[in-house]
This record gives sequence, C-alpha cells and structure tokens, in this order.
Amino acid sequence: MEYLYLLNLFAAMNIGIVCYPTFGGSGVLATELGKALADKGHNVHFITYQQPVRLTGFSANIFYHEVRVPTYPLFDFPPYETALASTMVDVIRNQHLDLLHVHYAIPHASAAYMAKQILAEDGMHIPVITTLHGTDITLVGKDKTYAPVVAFSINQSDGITAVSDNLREETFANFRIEKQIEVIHNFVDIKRFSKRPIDAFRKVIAPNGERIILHASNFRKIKRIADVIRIYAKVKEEIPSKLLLVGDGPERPMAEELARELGICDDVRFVGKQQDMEEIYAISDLFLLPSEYESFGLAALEAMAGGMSEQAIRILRNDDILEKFRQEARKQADRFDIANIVPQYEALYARFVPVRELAH
Ligand code: GMT
Repeated sequence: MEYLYLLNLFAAMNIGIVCYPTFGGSGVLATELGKALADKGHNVHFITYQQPVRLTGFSANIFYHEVRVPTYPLFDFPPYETALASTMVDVIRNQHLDLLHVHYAIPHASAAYMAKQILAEDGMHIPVITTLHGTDITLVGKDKTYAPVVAFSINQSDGITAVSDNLREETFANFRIEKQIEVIHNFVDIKRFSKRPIDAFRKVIAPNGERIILHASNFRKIKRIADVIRIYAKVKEEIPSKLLLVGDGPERPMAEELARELGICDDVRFVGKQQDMEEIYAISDLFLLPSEYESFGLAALEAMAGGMSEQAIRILRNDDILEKFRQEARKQADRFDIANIVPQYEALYARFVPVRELAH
C-alpha cells in the first residue's frame, strides 16, 4: 500500500479547484496553489463564477470553467449552489478529474458533497478535500442559518485542512467534527515578493521621502479600518508619513469620512483593489493589520515577505530598527515559502487519489 502512495506522489494529477475568484485571501491562496501545482506538471481546473483575480497569463495546464447561474423571474435568489454542483459534475466527468479541492466551506463543501453523490450514482468516486480559511468557520459558518450544513459537509469531505492551528481549534470548538483536520499553513512565494522598490512609484505616493504605511484588506468590520486610520493619525503627529489603503469594501465610506474628520485626508490615499501587490509592499515601510481575528493573515505574510513589520512609531523613527524588523519579518516569512507548503498539499492529494485513475 505504501508504495502505491509513493507512486501517486510522482504522478501528474487532474485537480479541480473551487474558490471565490475575488481579492479575498481564500481565493488568492487557492489561485496561487493552482498555479504552483500547474508549474509542477499537474493539470489544474478552476471552477469559479468568474476568472480568479490572480489567474493572469497563460499556462498550458491551467483550465478555467465558468459557473453560469441562469436567472428566471421566479428566483429572487438564483440557486448558485445548484449551478456550482452541476458544473462540478460536468467538469469532473468530462475532464476526468482525480480530485476536487474546495476552498472556503460555504457553499463549496456542500456543493462538492452533492456532486460526489451524483457521480456515485454512476459508480464514480471523486475524493473531495475541503480547506477551511477563517470566516467560513469563525463568523459566517457558525451562524445557525448555515451551521448544520457546514458541519455536515465538512464531515463528508475526504480530507479536511485548516490554514492555521488556531483555525483548526476553532473548528473543533464550534462544530462537531468527526474527522481529522490537518493544518497546512498559508504560503507565499518569497522570490516574487522580495522586490526592489521602484523609486518613481514611491515618489508618487511620498514625494518628500515620507514613510509609507500600508493597509490592505476587504474593508469589512472585522478588519477594524477605523483603527488603521486612528493609528495613522497618531503616527503622523510624530513622523512625516503617508497612508496607503489597498482594497475596497463596506467600511470604506466610513474610513473616508473619518480621515476627513481627523483632518488627514490629504495624506491618506485609497487606491482600490490592486493586482500587483508585490510592487506595493516593496515601496511600503510598515504594514498595519489590526483585525479582530485572522486565521492566518495572508496579506500580512505577503507583506512580511516584502520585508515589513508592525510597531509604528518606534520602528519608523529609526532606520536601523526598521531594517532589523524588515529582516526579521523576512525570516519569519521564509518558513512559509511556497516551496515548503505546496508539497504538503501534493502529499495529501496522493493519499486520496486511487493510483489507477491518475492522469499522464
Ligand atoms: O477575511 C478575509 O480577508 C477573507 C477571507 C477569505 O476567505 O477570503 O480570509 C480568510 O482566509 C485567508 C486565506 O487563508 C486568511 O489569510 C484570512 O486570515 C482569513 N480571514 C479571517 O480569518 C478573518
């Protein structure tokens, strides 16, 4: 048995990835994982309702299958989960997928369960891996409107992973989970994120050599954007600096209003959703992420790979301290380099895919 597992480890697989295609961390992580798996020779099929934002460029072994959700006057809420499950069935059957990996439990794990049952009727077995990311457990998932379906579909997954030890514990604390949950940490491509700053870009944001403070998120309540603005207002009293805000979401109007109230709006720049985060991390001196909760802040990890840290005034005041924090942040990020984490997913897949069904 052991040697069959080893054979799987060296074989190319046909892998389906389901995720949110937006700027949210779970979608970003899933997309980066898919790209890394494709680079290693696997065929990766993304099943999403639009092209994932980080899925740019062309790769011969990456495929994109759009989930179309037809509308009908009867539907106040078009049944996305049904459309997703049906698309999963179609892709698994026609592209001969070996395994389906869904990111974020709601509604991906339950749609995967439905697809699995439909295929079982035809005698087909598709292993399903569910990766839990954070709010699918700690916030939205535990709401009683969703909780029974979330718990059931997690338990029905063949493999379950969480992106941090803390999230694993939260999952056991909030749901009755009858299976093992494995921790596979979020990762970052250190090489890609260790960029040299582009001077001209830095000058546009901080024309007089001010420090640049960065926050990047989906501007939800849990991210505590008001605290970002207030912390910056305090830093600015002591250190010439600019605040760069990347992303968008429901808290943005409040943040703009607060910046106006505090009289700092000329130094606060909202740049919206951005693709090339590595360029932005490279010109920034400090990353602020005062969230109420983060399962494993991917944005913070990417920032650390870019050589950034957190402890505003003390760090920004002194070039040597800032440099020391940069190096320490980089060292921490090294532990979560893509080269160390992606093989953990491959090893997990290899345990669930029957050897004879692998792609060539
Ligand atoms: O809260 C977000 O930023 C979105 C959410 C998501 O699913 O896109 O993020 C969660 O998953 C990310 C990727 O694993 C983690 O980096 C975030 O920490 C996690 N968010 C929370 O736990 C609040």
